[in-house]
Amino acid sequence: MPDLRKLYEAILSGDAKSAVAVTREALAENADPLELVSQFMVPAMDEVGKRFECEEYFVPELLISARAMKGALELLRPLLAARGAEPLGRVAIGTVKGDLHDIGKNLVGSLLEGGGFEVIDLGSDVAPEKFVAAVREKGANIVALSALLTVTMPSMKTTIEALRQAGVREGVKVIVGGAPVTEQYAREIGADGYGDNATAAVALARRLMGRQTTEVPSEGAMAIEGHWDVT
Ligand code: B1M
Repeated sequence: MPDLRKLYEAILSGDAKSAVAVTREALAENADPLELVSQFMVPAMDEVGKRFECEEYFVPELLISARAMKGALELLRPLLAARGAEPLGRVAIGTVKGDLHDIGKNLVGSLLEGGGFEVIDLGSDVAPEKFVAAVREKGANIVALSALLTVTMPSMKTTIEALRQAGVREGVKVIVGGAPVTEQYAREIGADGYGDNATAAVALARRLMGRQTTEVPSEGAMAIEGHWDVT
């Protein structure tokens, strides 16, 4: 097994080539993809964020670290998304309007696929009308909203309002998450549930679709009371 600390260092220093090489080597040695993500890659991005906060890193450093993270994730994505034949439901996922952060959203999307869902990825900076269209035209059962910026969190509320105004809110479950989002905020804006990480989002989605599961740990998955009753 390669020294996985190198994966952490490669993402922290924005060395995409090395991040991809170490990931490839680790996979060849049967490393668990989810462990690579949670123990090395996400902590590296957290450290990038801390350095940005104390002005040791600036936007260019964020961008090159994000590129290294994405390069490594590309190799892991098919493994995280491998699933059986019959989808449990259809999820329309996106990062809300005004927000360009898509790494966490992509991770949640891949794990939802791996957890048995068909995923419609609407991308980042997604306008409320696009979520409405995904429900109307593509029959999404779950709308999954990600936000990484405090200033874009209100776009989650706007999106839920748009679903209501379009008359489709009752027919879908809305789940929310992203670093600044809290269970309390999810409650305030009338979401059906909140996940504080990608595996929690899968547990939540399964539960909202009426599929209790022991395969996926549900720690960090919060359903909002009164919305928890599943059919
Ligand atoms: Co920006 N950024 N960024 N950034 N960035 C943060 C978020 C920040 C916390 C950095 C900091 O100050 N410490 C800060 C936000 C402060 C705030 O509002 N609270 C910030 C800022 C300020 C900005 C800009 C405004 C900077 C500027 O231009 N001056 C700007 C905004 C641009 C915009 O969106 N309009 C900006 C830009 C960028 C880049 C484009 C350079 C780049 C993003 C590249 C990309 O995504 N393609 C970037 C990056 C990389 C970061 C940090 C460093 C890393 C984010 C990341 O990918 N984390 C970030 C600091 C940090 O988070 N520590 C930061 C790894 C990822 C796996 O985690 O996305 O949290 P995360 O997802 C997790 C959970 O949150 C959860 O599951 C995931 C896996 O566990 N989750 C869900 C996410 N969505 C979910 C949905 C769910 C459930 C769970 O249900 C639906």
